[in-house]
Amino acid sequence: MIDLRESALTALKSCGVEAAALTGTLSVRTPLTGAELLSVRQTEDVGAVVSAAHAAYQEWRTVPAPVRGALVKRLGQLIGEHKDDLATLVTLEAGKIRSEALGEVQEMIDVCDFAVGLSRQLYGRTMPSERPGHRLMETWHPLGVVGVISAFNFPVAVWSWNTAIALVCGDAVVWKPSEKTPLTALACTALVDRAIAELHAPKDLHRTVIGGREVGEALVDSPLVPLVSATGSTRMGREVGPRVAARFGRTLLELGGNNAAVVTPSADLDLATRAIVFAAAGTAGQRCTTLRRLIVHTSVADELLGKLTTAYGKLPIGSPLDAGTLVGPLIDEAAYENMTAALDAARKDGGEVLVGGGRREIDGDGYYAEPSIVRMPSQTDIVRTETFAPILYVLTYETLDEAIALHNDVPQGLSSGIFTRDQQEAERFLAADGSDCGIVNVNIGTSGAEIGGAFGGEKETGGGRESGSDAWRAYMRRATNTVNASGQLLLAQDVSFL
Ligand code: UN1
Repeated sequence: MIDLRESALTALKSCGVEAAALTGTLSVRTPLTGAELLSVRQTEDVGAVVSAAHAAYQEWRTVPAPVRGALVKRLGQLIGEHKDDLATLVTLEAGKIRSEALGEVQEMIDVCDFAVGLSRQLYGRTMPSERPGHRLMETWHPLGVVGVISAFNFPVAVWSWNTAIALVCGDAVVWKPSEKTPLTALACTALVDRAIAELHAPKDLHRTVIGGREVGEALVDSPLVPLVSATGSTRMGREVGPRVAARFGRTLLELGGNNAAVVTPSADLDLATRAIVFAAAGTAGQRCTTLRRLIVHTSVADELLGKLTTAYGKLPIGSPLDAGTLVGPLIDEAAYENMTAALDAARKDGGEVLVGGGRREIDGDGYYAEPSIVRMPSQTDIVRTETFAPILYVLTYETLDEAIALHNDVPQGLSSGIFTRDQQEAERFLAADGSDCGIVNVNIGTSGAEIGGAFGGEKETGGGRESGSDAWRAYMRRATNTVNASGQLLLAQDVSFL
């Protein structure tokens, strides 16, 4: 039996976390057993941290972007060197199985690579001016301090998407990790600090603030934080959005998902089964991209459900430290209570629980839930609600129009997929009158996106885009420049004056 506390301490020390940070009043529990791992120091003066980061930004913004890229390159190397340590902490704090914990760290390395390339490609456009001897162009400048608020379920990857991009864009970062996962945050912070020291970048360029709601509020309300990038519940986003907007700050919100897949009669059902099980039961249903609704054509529903219930019956549920485990614990007791309440509500609405829903007593006070599949007569309120647990609601359809209408009839709009071998059906799902989500896949589940694409969703998901493609633009400010080299004053729109 490995000592979880010792294992966390070894990983933290190896990443360079100092002992002083590990004595404090915020208790950190592991979902594996429910036991306390360590306790950490909370941040008292968030305002002072933000001011220090702002001063660092003022220096950093004049450093050429490719030179800024060198810092992120070093950060990516350090994360690579500590891949095992970071994955261990992700497993201990968030309960992920080894392969998913390593996958999360790989996302960090990938986004650092992406950001390094980007540091030479922060392109502005040159537009044809209507006036002779004039140049019309745009320049992208650093924005300021970016406040990053992250959730327990991707305790490090989501931070890295924001931080790697913000740093090459010339911004400083103040990070407020989830209170449930401060250890992974301290480990990442120690690695960034090391990269900053080695590259002689301003020392307060990246700061981490630890604590509860008040700490997040201080970031949200600070006029020195022009962009708040927040990942979490829709409830949290509903508070953060208007507060930041009231001071004319920007937000980048990644909130709830209620992701669905449509399975059509031509689908490869074996491929669909594997994709669905990973997307719905993987990470114990605790990704914002987790598959929560299945919309199946009536002609293949029984066959697909047979395959899915068989696969669910064999899913190895257990400690993520055991090599064969595929489903680890929920984050805490409250998460299991939410799951049970959702299943009760679904039953009341006429749902039939085909499999799962119980708790397995695996280790101490860990909440190990059996992933569940529930056949629903219609898309009732509980189906339209995101419950952060492994529950897959199943609905059936007759026509693709009906499937798409059901698919879009939820308040959230993050990720979606269609399983089909019919190109017309696939194209319809991808089209303007198809899925209304930010992520729309064909023959792939809803979770497990690559970092190269822009990540985010519509409606109550919040509308933000992070990570790849041109998501970097949110982290910079655009200046439009007109330069007159004609020697004459020519007014636009042919206006005459003076
Ligand atoms: C999240 O759950 O907050 O696409 C992010 C995925 C991961 C990221 C999920 N790359 O599932």
